[in-house]
Amino acid sequence: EGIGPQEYTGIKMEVIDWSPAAKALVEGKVGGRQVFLVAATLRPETMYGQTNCFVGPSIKYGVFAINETEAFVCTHRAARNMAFQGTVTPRGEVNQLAEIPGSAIIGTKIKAPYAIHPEVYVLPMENVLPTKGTGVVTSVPSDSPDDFQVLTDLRKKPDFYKIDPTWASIDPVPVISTPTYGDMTAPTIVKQLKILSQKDTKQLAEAKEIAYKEGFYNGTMLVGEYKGESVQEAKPKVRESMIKGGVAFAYAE
Ligand code: A2H
Repeated sequence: EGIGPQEYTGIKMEVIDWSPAAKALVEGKVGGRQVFLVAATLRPETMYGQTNCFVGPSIKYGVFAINETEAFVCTHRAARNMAFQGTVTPRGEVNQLAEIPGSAIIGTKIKAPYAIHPEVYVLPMENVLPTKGTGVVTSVPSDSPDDFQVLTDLRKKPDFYKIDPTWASIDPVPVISTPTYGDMTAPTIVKQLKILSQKDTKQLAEAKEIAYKEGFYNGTMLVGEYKGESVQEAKPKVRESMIKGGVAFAYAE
């Protein structure tokens, strides 16, 4: 991370069906608002390949009123940051409508904007940092080594992670091609580095670095409105298009 703020894209993932545990905590508290899980990403151009979403099971989340009609699920810290970035009306207000532990959100069904599979489930990721972004991570296993490895671990041991295997049933989707790693950049690098689980944090950090550089400098879009364009060209266009369409917003910290 360099000097100055990190510019994320906040992705709005509308709740379609709460898990029973979340429903019990949220029902009757949102004043008829549409509720969204919001994920902070540095790679908006990969959103076509979302297969699920991650929350930290031991992180505390809130449902925050963003205005009269919408509410966001994120950490309190992120809600406070958003309140001063033009996202929240009235400006500066942190209005928490409900509190939910990450563990209760797992199994919730949400909309994944721009994704080829438009409905996905929320799954647990142990390494989600409560101090970064919104605490919600949208999962693109084709291009994110972390996402790929966690999804692989969950599929191997659904009972251990207390998930319904159908929540993790969407396969990685090819969305970007790179000359060195083909159309499955993250899975290919994870295999080459012989990474076996999400506990291999050192190798995963290396994989993340390689995948990020390769995708950004050498990637070509395989899908979407900017198919055939380089990732460098497409990235700001996808971001703008999502923001204009009301499914994303600028988020900095
Ligand atoms: B990225 P940086 Cl396809 N804890 O989005 C852990 N990871 C978090 C997080 C948190 N609280 N909040 C966001 N992130 C992830 C897509 C993606 C991402 C791809 C490839 C690489 C990649 C899909 N997941 O990130 O530390 C989010 O995952 C690698 C850099 O601020 C976000 O972008 O540099 C990225 O980490 C932000 O990481």
